[in-house]
Amino acid sequence: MGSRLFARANAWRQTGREQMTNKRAFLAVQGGLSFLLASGGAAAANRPVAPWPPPAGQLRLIVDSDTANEIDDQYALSLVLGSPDRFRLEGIIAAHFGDTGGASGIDKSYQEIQQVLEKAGMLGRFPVKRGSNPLAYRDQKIRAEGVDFIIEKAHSATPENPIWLVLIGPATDAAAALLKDPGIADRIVIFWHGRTEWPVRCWNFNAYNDILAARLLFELPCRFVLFDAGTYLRMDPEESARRFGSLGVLGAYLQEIRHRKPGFMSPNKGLFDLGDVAGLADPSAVRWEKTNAPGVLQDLRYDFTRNNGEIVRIYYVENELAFHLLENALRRIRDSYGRQ
Ligand SMILES: [Ca+2]
Repeated sequence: MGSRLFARANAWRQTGREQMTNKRAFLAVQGGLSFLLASGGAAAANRPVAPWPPPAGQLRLIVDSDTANEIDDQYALSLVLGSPDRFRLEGIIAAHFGDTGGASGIDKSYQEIQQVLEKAGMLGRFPVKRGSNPLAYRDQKIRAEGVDFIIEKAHSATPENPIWLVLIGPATDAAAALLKDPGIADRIVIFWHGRTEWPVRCWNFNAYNDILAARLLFELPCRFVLFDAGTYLRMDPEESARRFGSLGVLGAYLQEIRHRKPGFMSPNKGLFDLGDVAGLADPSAVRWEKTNAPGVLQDLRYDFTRNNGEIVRIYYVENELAFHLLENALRRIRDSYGRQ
Protein backbone atom coordinates (compact mmCIF):
# COMPACT_ATOMS: atom_id res chain seq x y z
CA MET A 1 0.00 0.00 0.00
CA GLY A 2 2.69 2.32 1.14
CA SER A 3 4.66 1.64 -1.97
CA ARG A 4 1.51 2.21 -4.16
CA LEU A 5 0.91 5.54 -2.41
CA PHE A 6 4.53 6.41 -2.93
CA ALA A 7 4.21 5.40 -6.56
CA ARG A 8 1.07 7.55 -7.03
CA ALA A 9 2.64 10.47 -5.22
CA ASN A 10 5.71 10.07 -7.35
CA ALA A 11 3.53 9.90 -10.46
CA TRP A 12 1.76 13.11 -9.40
CA ARG A 13 5.06 14.85 -8.80
CA GLN A 14 6.20 13.58 -12.13
CA THR A 15 3.03 14.83 -13.83
CA GLY A 16 3.36 18.13 -11.98
CA ARG A 17 6.94 18.49 -13.09
CA GLU A 18 5.97 17.71 -16.67
CA GLN A 19 3.18 20.23 -16.48
CA MET A 20 5.56 22.81 -15.08
CA THR A 21 8.13 21.90 -17.70
CA ASN A 22 5.53 22.17 -20.43
CA LYS A 23 4.33 25.49 -19.03
CA ARG A 24 7.88 26.78 -18.86
CA ALA A 25 8.46 25.53 -22.38
CA PHE A 26 5.25 27.25 -23.52
CA LEU A 27 6.26 30.50 -21.81
CA ALA A 28 9.73 30.19 -23.27
CA VAL A 29 8.33 29.70 -26.77
CA GLN A 30 5.85 32.52 -26.23
CA GLY A 31 8.65 34.72 -24.90
CA GLY A 32 10.87 33.71 -27.78
CA LEU A 33 8.20 34.59 -30.31
CA SER A 34 7.63 37.93 -28.59
CA PHE A 35 11.37 38.50 -28.65
CA LEU A 36 11.59 37.55 -32.30
CA LEU A 37 8.73 39.86 -33.21
CA ALA A 38 10.19 42.61 -31.05
CA SER A 39 13.63 42.10 -32.52
CA GLY A 40 12.09 42.15 -36.01
CA GLY A 41 10.49 45.44 -35.15
CA ALA A 42 13.70 46.68 -33.60
CA ALA A 43 15.64 45.65 -36.70
CA ALA A 44 13.17 47.53 -38.87
CA ALA A 45 13.39 50.62 -36.68
CA ASN A 46 17.17 50.51 -36.32
CA ARG A 47 18.14 50.14 -39.95
CA PRO A 48 19.51 53.42 -41.31
CA VAL A 49 18.04 54.19 -44.70
CA ALA A 50 20.23 54.24 -47.78
CA PRO A 51 20.41 57.65 -49.44
CA TRP A 52 18.87 56.93 -52.83
CA PRO A 53 18.98 58.28 -55.42
CA PRO A 54 22.54 59.22 -54.54
CA PRO A 55 23.44 62.89 -54.45
CA ALA A 56 25.04 64.67 -57.40
CA GLY A 57 28.77 65.28 -57.31
CA GLN A 58 31.60 63.06 -56.25
CA LEU A 59 30.89 59.91 -54.23
CA ARG A 60 33.51 58.34 -51.97
CA LEU A 61 33.88 54.80 -53.26
CA ILE A 62 35.42 51.45 -52.40
CA VAL A 63 34.99 48.66 -54.94
CA ASP A 64 35.02 45.07 -53.65
CA SER A 65 35.41 42.71 -56.60
CA ASP A 66 35.90 39.02 -57.39
CA THR A 67 37.69 40.27 -60.47
CA ALA A 68 39.37 37.05 -61.60
CA ASN A 69 36.18 35.04 -61.67
CA GLU A 70 34.76 36.36 -64.92
CA ILE A 71 35.25 39.34 -67.22
CA ASP A 72 32.44 41.71 -66.25
CA ASP A 73 34.16 43.07 -63.13
CA GLN A 74 36.91 44.44 -65.38
CA TYR A 75 34.28 46.36 -67.34
CA ALA A 76 32.80 47.68 -64.09
CA LEU A 77 36.21 48.72 -62.76
CA SER A 78 36.97 50.50 -66.03
CA LEU A 79 33.84 52.61 -65.67
CA VAL A 80 34.91 53.58 -62.14
CA LEU A 81 38.46 54.45 -63.22
CA GLY A 82 37.21 56.58 -66.10
CA SER A 83 34.66 58.53 -64.05
CA PRO A 84 36.78 60.61 -61.65
CA ASP A 85 34.26 63.46 -61.58
CA ARG A 86 31.69 61.07 -60.17
CA PHE A 87 33.84 58.70 -58.08
CA ARG A 88 36.56 59.43 -55.59
CA LEU A 89 37.98 55.92 -55.61
CA GLU A 90 39.54 55.29 -52.19
CA GLY A 91 40.52 51.69 -52.73
CA ILE A 92 39.78 48.33 -54.31
CA ILE A 93 39.36 45.07 -52.40
CA ALA A 94 40.14 41.71 -53.95
CA ALA A 95 37.38 39.22 -53.14
CA HIS A 96 37.14 35.44 -53.13
CA PHE A 97 34.79 33.68 -55.51
CA GLY A 98 33.93 30.57 -53.59
CA ASP A 99 34.86 27.12 -54.79
CA THR A 100 35.42 28.42 -58.31
CA GLY A 101 38.43 30.41 -57.16
CA GLY A 102 39.43 28.09 -54.35
CA ALA A 103 42.03 29.00 -51.77
CA SER A 104 43.89 31.27 -54.18
CA GLY A 105 40.78 33.11 -55.40
CA ILE A 106 41.56 36.30 -53.49
CA ASP A 107 45.12 36.39 -54.86
CA LYS A 108 43.82 35.80 -58.38
CA SER A 109 41.42 38.74 -57.99
CA TYR A 110 44.25 40.85 -56.60
CA GLN A 111 46.43 40.15 -59.64
CA GLU A 112 43.60 40.86 -62.05
CA ILE A 113 42.84 44.20 -60.36
CA GLN A 114 46.51 45.17 -60.76
CA GLN A 115 46.30 44.15 -64.40
CA VAL A 116 43.32 46.45 -65.01
CA LEU A 117 45.08 49.31 -63.23
CA GLU A 118 48.19 48.77 -65.35
CA LYS A 119 46.17 48.76 -68.58
CA ALA A 120 44.54 52.00 -67.44
CA GLY A 121 47.96 53.54 -66.78
CA MET A 122 47.00 53.87 -63.11
CA LEU A 123 49.15 51.25 -61.38
CA GLY A 124 49.97 52.33 -57.83
CA ARG A 125 47.41 55.13 -57.80
CA PHE A 126 44.87 53.38 -55.55
CA PRO A 127 45.24 51.06 -52.55
CA VAL A 128 44.45 47.44 -53.41
CA LYS A 129 43.67 45.21 -50.41
CA ARG A 130 42.92 41.55 -49.93
CA GLY A 131 39.48 40.70 -48.58
CA SER A 132 38.36 37.86 -46.35
CA ASN A 133 37.61 34.24 -46.99
CA PRO A 134 33.91 33.29 -46.62
CA LEU A 135 32.48 33.66 -43.12
CA ALA A 136 32.30 30.43 -41.17
CA TYR A 137 30.15 31.52 -38.20
CA ARG A 138 28.42 34.63 -36.89
CA ASP A 139 30.72 35.77 -34.11
CA GLN A 140 33.88 35.20 -36.07
CA LYS A 141 36.41 37.99 -35.79
CA ILE A 142 37.78 38.31 -39.27
CA ARG A 143 41.38 39.25 -39.87
CA ALA A 144 41.71 40.63 -43.37
CA GLU A 145 43.33 43.84 -44.51
CA GLY A 146 40.38 44.58 -46.80
CA VAL A 147 37.92 44.41 -43.89
CA ASP A 148 40.08 46.66 -41.72
CA PHE A 149 40.42 49.03 -44.66
CA ILE A 150 36.62 49.34 -44.91
CA ILE A 151 36.37 50.08 -41.18
CA GLU A 152 39.19 52.63 -41.31
CA LYS A 153 37.68 54.45 -44.28
CA ALA A 154 34.20 54.36 -42.74
CA HIS A 155 35.55 56.15 -39.67
CA SER A 156 36.80 58.94 -41.91
CA ALA A 157 33.29 59.30 -43.40
CA THR A 158 30.09 60.83 -42.07
CA PRO A 159 26.42 59.91 -42.43
CA GLU A 160 26.07 62.91 -44.78
CA ASN A 161 29.10 61.98 -46.89
CA PRO A 162 29.41 58.21 -46.52
CA ILE A 163 31.64 55.65 -48.17
CA TRP A 164 29.81 53.78 -50.92
CA LEU A 165 30.97 50.18 -50.63
CA VAL A 166 30.20 48.62 -54.01
CA LEU A 167 30.41 44.84 -53.82
CA ILE A 168 30.36 43.15 -57.22
CA GLY A 169 31.21 39.80 -55.67
CA PRO A 170 30.29 38.07 -52.42
CA ALA A 171 28.87 39.97 -49.43
CA THR A 172 31.72 38.75 -47.23
CA ASP A 173 33.78 41.88 -46.59
CA ALA A 174 30.76 44.11 -45.90
CA ALA A 175 29.25 41.65 -43.43
CA ALA A 176 32.62 41.06 -41.76
CA ALA A 177 33.21 44.80 -41.35
CA LEU A 178 29.73 45.29 -39.83
CA LEU A 179 30.24 42.41 -37.41
CA LYS A 180 33.66 43.68 -36.40
CA ASP A 181 32.57 47.30 -35.93
CA PRO A 182 28.78 47.86 -35.92
CA GLY A 183 29.44 51.56 -35.36
CA ILE A 184 30.22 52.04 -39.05
CA ALA A 185 26.63 51.21 -40.10
CA ASP A 186 25.53 54.76 -40.88
CA ARG A 187 28.86 55.80 -42.40
CA ILE A 188 28.85 53.34 -45.27
CA VAL A 189 26.27 52.51 -47.90
CA ILE A 190 26.44 48.87 -48.90
CA PHE A 191 25.65 48.46 -52.58
CA TRP A 192 25.62 44.77 -53.37
CA HIS A 193 25.23 42.97 -56.66
CA GLY A 194 22.67 40.32 -55.72
CA ARG A 195 20.84 39.76 -59.04
CA THR A 196 18.53 37.45 -57.10
CA GLU A 197 15.36 35.54 -57.90
CA TRP A 198 13.21 38.11 -56.10
CA PRO A 199 10.81 37.56 -54.38
CA VAL A 200 11.47 33.81 -54.16
CA ARG A 201 15.14 33.27 -53.51
CA CYS A 202 18.22 35.32 -52.78
CA TRP A 203 19.86 33.04 -55.32
CA ASN A 204 22.94 34.10 -57.15
CA PHE A 205 26.62 33.18 -57.52
CA ASN A 206 27.55 36.02 -55.14
CA ALA A 207 24.99 34.85 -52.57
CA TYR A 208 25.82 31.18 -52.44
CA ASN A 209 29.55 31.87 -52.35
CA ASP A 210 28.94 33.17 -48.81
CA ILE A 211 25.43 32.38 -47.62
CA LEU A 212 25.96 33.68 -44.08
CA ALA A 213 27.27 37.03 -45.33
CA ALA A 214 24.32 37.40 -47.72
CA ARG A 215 21.87 36.67 -44.89
CA LEU A 216 23.58 39.20 -42.64
CA LEU A 217 23.23 42.06 -45.14
CA PHE A 218 19.46 41.61 -45.02
CA GLU A 219 19.43 41.24 -41.24
CA LEU A 220 21.95 43.69 -39.81
CA PRO A 221 21.04 47.35 -39.48
CA CYS A 222 22.96 48.84 -42.38
CA ARG A 223 22.28 51.17 -45.28
CA PHE A 224 21.69 48.68 -48.04
CA VAL A 225 21.08 48.99 -51.77
CA LEU A 226 20.39 45.63 -53.43
CA PHE A 227 21.34 45.71 -57.09
CA ASP A 228 18.85 43.12 -58.29
CA ALA A 229 19.08 43.67 -62.04
CA GLY A 230 21.33 43.27 -65.01
CA THR A 231 20.58 39.83 -66.36
CA TYR A 232 19.90 41.41 -69.74
CA LEU A 233 23.10 43.50 -69.81
CA ARG A 234 24.68 41.59 -72.68
CA MET A 235 26.79 42.33 -75.73
CA ASP A 236 28.10 40.26 -78.61
CA PRO A 237 31.87 40.24 -79.29
CA GLU A 238 31.63 42.14 -82.59
CA GLU A 239 29.87 45.06 -80.94
CA SER A 240 32.25 45.15 -77.96
CA ALA A 241 35.22 45.09 -80.38
CA ARG A 242 33.77 48.00 -82.33
CA ARG A 243 32.67 50.10 -79.36
CA PHE A 244 35.31 49.37 -76.69
CA GLY A 245 38.17 47.48 -78.33
CA SER A 246 39.67 50.50 -80.08
CA LEU A 247 39.51 52.79 -77.03
CA GLY A 248 43.08 52.72 -75.78
CA VAL A 249 45.09 50.05 -73.98
CA LEU A 250 42.33 49.32 -71.49
CA GLY A 251 39.65 49.08 -74.20
CA ALA A 252 41.83 46.59 -76.07
CA TYR A 253 42.28 44.60 -72.86
CA LEU A 254 38.51 44.42 -72.26
CA GLN A 255 38.19 42.88 -75.70
CA GLU A 256 41.22 40.61 -75.26
CA ILE A 257 39.78 38.97 -72.12
CA ARG A 258 36.70 37.91 -74.05
CA HIS A 259 38.97 35.34 -75.72
CA ARG A 260 39.85 33.64 -72.44
CA LYS A 261 36.97 31.17 -72.67
CA PRO A 262 34.64 30.21 -75.51
CA GLY A 263 31.65 31.29 -73.40
CA PHE A 264 32.99 34.84 -73.15
CA MET A 265 32.67 35.10 -76.95
CA SER A 266 29.00 34.21 -76.85
CA PRO A 267 26.68 36.74 -78.51
CA ASN A 268 24.72 36.68 -75.25
CA LYS A 269 27.70 37.22 -72.95
CA GLY A 270 26.57 39.04 -69.83
CA LEU A 271 28.45 42.08 -68.58
CA PHE A 272 26.26 42.15 -65.49
CA ASP A 273 28.46 43.91 -62.94
CA LEU A 274 28.90 46.92 -65.20
CA GLY A 275 25.28 47.75 -64.35
CA ASP A 276 26.00 48.49 -60.70
CA VAL A 277 28.57 51.15 -61.50
CA ALA A 278 26.41 52.56 -64.29
CA GLY A 279 23.55 53.00 -61.81
CA LEU A 280 25.79 54.90 -59.43
CA ALA A 281 27.42 56.93 -62.18
CA ASP A 282 24.03 57.96 -63.55
CA PRO A 283 21.02 56.96 -61.42
CA SER A 284 18.74 57.71 -64.38
CA ALA A 285 20.09 54.43 -65.83
CA VAL A 286 18.21 52.37 -63.23
CA ARG A 287 14.75 51.89 -61.77
CA TRP A 288 14.30 51.10 -58.12
CA GLU A 289 11.86 50.63 -55.27
CA LYS A 290 12.08 51.12 -51.55
CA THR A 291 11.00 47.92 -49.85
CA ASN A 292 11.23 46.14 -46.52
CA ALA A 293 14.14 43.78 -46.20
CA PRO A 294 12.90 40.22 -45.72
CA GLY A 295 14.87 37.64 -43.84
CA VAL A 296 16.93 35.17 -45.85
CA LEU A 297 16.82 31.52 -44.80
CA GLN A 298 19.76 29.13 -44.88
CA ASP A 299 18.53 27.71 -48.20
CA LEU A 300 18.53 31.32 -49.50
CA ARG A 301 14.74 31.55 -49.73
CA TYR A 302 13.37 34.95 -48.77
CA ASP A 303 11.33 35.04 -45.56
CA PHE A 304 8.74 37.80 -45.82
CA THR A 305 7.40 37.09 -42.33
CA ARG A 306 10.39 39.15 -41.23
CA ASN A 307 10.69 42.88 -41.64
CA ASN A 308 14.28 43.97 -41.26
CA GLY A 309 13.72 47.60 -42.21
CA GLU A 310 13.76 49.60 -45.39
CA ILE A 311 16.24 48.93 -48.18
CA VAL A 312 16.54 50.10 -51.76
CA ARG A 313 16.12 47.47 -54.46
CA ILE A 314 17.23 48.29 -57.99
CA TYR A 315 15.35 46.09 -60.43
CA TYR A 316 16.20 47.51 -63.86
CA VAL A 317 19.22 48.96 -65.61
CA GLU A 318 19.21 50.61 -69.00
CA ASN A 319 21.65 48.71 -71.25
CA GLU A 320 22.45 51.37 -73.78
CA LEU A 321 23.11 54.07 -71.20
CA ALA A 322 25.44 51.73 -69.29
CA PHE A 323 27.43 50.94 -72.45
CA HIS A 324 27.53 54.61 -73.42
CA LEU A 325 28.93 55.53 -70.00
CA LEU A 326 31.66 52.92 -70.43
CA GLU A 327 32.61 54.24 -73.88
CA ASN A 328 33.04 57.73 -72.48
CA ALA A 329 35.02 56.42 -69.52
CA LEU A 330 37.39 54.47 -71.78
CA ARG A 331 37.92 57.59 -73.90
CA ARG A 332 38.86 59.61 -70.83
CA ILE A 333 41.28 56.89 -69.66
CA ARG A 334 42.85 56.71 -73.13
CA ASP A 335 43.25 60.47 -73.32
CA SER A 336 44.86 60.73 -69.88
CA TYR A 337 46.97 57.57 -70.25
CA GLY A 338 50.36 57.93 -68.59
CA ARG A 339 49.51 61.27 -67.02
CA GLN A 340 49.13 61.60 -63.28
CA1 LIG B 1 31.73 39.95 -59.97
